[in-house]
Amino acid sequence: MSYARTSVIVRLVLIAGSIAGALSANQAFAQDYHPSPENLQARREFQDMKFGMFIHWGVYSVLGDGEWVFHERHLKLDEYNRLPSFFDPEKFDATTWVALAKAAGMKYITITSRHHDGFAMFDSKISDWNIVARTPYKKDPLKMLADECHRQGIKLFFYYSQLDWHNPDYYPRGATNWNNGRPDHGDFNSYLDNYMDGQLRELLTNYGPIGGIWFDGMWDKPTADWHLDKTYSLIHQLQPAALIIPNHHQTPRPGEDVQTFEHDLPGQNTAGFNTKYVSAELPLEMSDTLNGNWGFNIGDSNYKSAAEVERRLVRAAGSNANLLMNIGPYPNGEIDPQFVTRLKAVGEWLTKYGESIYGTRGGPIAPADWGVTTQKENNIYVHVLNWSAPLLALPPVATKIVSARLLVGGDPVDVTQTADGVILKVREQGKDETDRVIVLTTSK
Ligand code: JFZ
Repeated sequence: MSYARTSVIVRLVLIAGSIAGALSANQAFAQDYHPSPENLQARREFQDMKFGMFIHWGVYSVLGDGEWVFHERHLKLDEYNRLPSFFDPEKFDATTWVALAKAAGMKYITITSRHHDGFAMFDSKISDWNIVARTPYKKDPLKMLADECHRQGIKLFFYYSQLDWHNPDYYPRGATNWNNGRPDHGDFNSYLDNYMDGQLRELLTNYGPIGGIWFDGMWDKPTADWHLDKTYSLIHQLQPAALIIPNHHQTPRPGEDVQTFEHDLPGQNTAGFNTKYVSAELPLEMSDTLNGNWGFNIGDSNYKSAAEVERRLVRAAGSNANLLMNIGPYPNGEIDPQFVTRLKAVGEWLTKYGESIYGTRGGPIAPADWGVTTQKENNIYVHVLNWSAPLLALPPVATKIVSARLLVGGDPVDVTQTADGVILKVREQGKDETDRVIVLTTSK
């Protein structure tokens, strides 16, 4: 991580305390927000999906230096404005992208409709700072993706950055400010009510039923009034089932439908900017990168193995969370073959292990070093991720275990249940075995 970004994070952590105070003012509204039945149903479906594909793709992809390149190189507006004319993704094929997500066992896609550079990757009438007006490609890839997702039965979510490094009305500017040639005045209320809400209205109107909006960037101006009630009401009114997923790293506010964690399991904070608070009520999600970057970075070959992705997916499910795994496609619309191989391998693994992931909730036993549990109906799935002794001693579970068997192959597993706990005999780890899943069927 570059110095510039690290210093931003340090500053953000310092001001996090002041946000906590502002939050309590919102608590009164909390009692007034009653999610619609469609929304509650969508939340359950979201939890059932468990595995999604995150896609960071924009004009920044051309430079192969991540999605923060505008900021990191402190480019001027005039300079960054040249980029769209080089963005011509002639290899982009929505069918291929959606088919890859499906082959990976992913049930939803969350794609950057616009990132912090403010560039709309869709046909927006609100401003010409968009892919149709400014690039030689002239088409709307999000429309093609939405149509294809509907055809192939994948839910589509739009990432939307509230932070904007391009629009002059994003003023006063925030923690990531640098002098890129914008005037020192602007109308933030107009930015929110006309520009942002206008684009959100387009996204929730022109693309059929969408899964929801994944917000990011509020952390740039933590004490600003973001008109959240207005924006959230607009979304829920246009599509009641659309979920609002904010990446603000704070305690969820009224109107928000999912709590998402960046790079960390719920409750963990290795990244330094996640909150320890974990909602007991909202669906949970964890986002992560398949290499070390969100947007395409040509110098990043630090790919996670398929087994590592599987372990993260299992750990997320054991913490009652979804895993949103990111890829940054090339500017020409192709997906790095290294991503493709790994995702397909995870998909193959899921054809065997999916029963213990999809549709489950976090299990009755707390996640630990040895592994995690998930549960569905009267089954508890014990996921052994770290093998040590042949006997695995677990804390007591409230229900009576009537049988124990391996998920794959179905062989019976020796189990002893007493008031003190559950003991399982775990045979030694097989070659390339990532996760030993033992299905405990209970009498409940
Ligand atoms: C944000 C974006 O900045 C990033 O480009 C990517 O889209 C990711 C999914 O979300 O990352 C963040 C968000 C917040 C902080 C740091 C990085 N923060 O609060 O320090």
